[in-house]
Amino acid sequence: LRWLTSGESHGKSLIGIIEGLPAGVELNTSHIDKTLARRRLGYGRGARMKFERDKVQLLAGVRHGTTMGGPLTIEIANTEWPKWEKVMSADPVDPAEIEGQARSAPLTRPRPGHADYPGMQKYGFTEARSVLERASARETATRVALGTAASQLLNALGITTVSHTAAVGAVSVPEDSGLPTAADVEVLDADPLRCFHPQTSEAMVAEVDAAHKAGETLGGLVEVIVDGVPPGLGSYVHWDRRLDSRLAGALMSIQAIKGVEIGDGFRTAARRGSEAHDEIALNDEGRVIRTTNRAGGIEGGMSNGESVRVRAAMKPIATVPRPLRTVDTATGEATTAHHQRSDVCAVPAAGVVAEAMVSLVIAQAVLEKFGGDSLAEVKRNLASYLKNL
Ligand code: EPS
Repeated sequence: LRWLTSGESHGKSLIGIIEGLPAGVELNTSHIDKTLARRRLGYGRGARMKFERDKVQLLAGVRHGTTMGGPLTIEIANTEWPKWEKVMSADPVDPAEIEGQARSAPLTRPRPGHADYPGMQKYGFTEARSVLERASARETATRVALGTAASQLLNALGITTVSHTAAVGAVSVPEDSGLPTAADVEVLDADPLRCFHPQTSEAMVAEVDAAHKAGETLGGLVEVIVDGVPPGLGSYVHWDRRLDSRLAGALMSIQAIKGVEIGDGFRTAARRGSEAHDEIALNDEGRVIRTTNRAGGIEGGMSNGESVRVRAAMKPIATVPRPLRTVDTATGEATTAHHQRSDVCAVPAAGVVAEAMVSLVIAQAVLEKFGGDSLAEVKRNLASYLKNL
């Protein structure tokens, strides 16, 4: 399974292509609409989330709501495009047509923490427009669309995914609070911060309000949990086949993510060995189980049959209304970073994006192990493996 995304934040549309999905997976536009709507949720998002719509078209690979086995092409049109048609035109435009427009003003005051400045240096741009257009987290809409296709495959195999917000700024859910399952998705989506702990959610809302008032932005922690993962996805035999390394890379590739934790990760580092691992025991039916799941369902780079659990740490958005110090790259003078509008907090959306990336990686690992050209074949391969365990 492989996938690519293309498109700019204020371009005509975003495109996602995914290749390697078997035939026979149920997928239609409304599945994608639904997950894209979930990505737009969350207390603390900016103005653009309110007026822009994600207009989805399944351009190839699906017929009458079922995948055909060929590459899938998903287009998400930017409804903001008419305002940007000239400034972001692929073909040359007469400079007089865009001169004086705020949208075409050179962005020479790079934001600390953003791709702006290293991007300008790397690609040889004299201002940041061409950097931020592609670096923008608008691109995550495509990942969510592609992740929907992956999760449709996983769901058909009894593998389900859920994400929740574990922290916003310094406000975290208590260490011992219960974990959600896929059955809780509606409850989570109805919560302003997609937090599974109501009291903490209230404190998170207050934290977002306080940050907003202070001209600040906030990061946080999201957690993704995958239930129903068969043992043996990924492998210990080589570094790039390890499931944990692949999940970490996928999560780290999401804009603004600065840390990834598998299971209890960093918390486990502080424990003694006897408190760090998950003991193996027999349950009442004689089935081998783990008494805990600190490893996050992965041992030796392989899924072990427990729920896969991963966390990602998001930094505060770099477009800070109370701007940070920077240097104007046109004049060389000290100034403050550019800012037009921004989200105060996009952590709830990051959870939905993380879910998509995890679904893509798990689907890829499933197809490596149980690969088939049709869903029925994948199902047979999985069933036969499980029967022989
Ligand atoms: C983003 C900045 C904002 C967000 C955008 C991501 O856009 P703008 O700078 O145009 O206000 O709204 O996110 C989306 C449009 C989206 O669909 O998530 C950024 O700089 O990453």
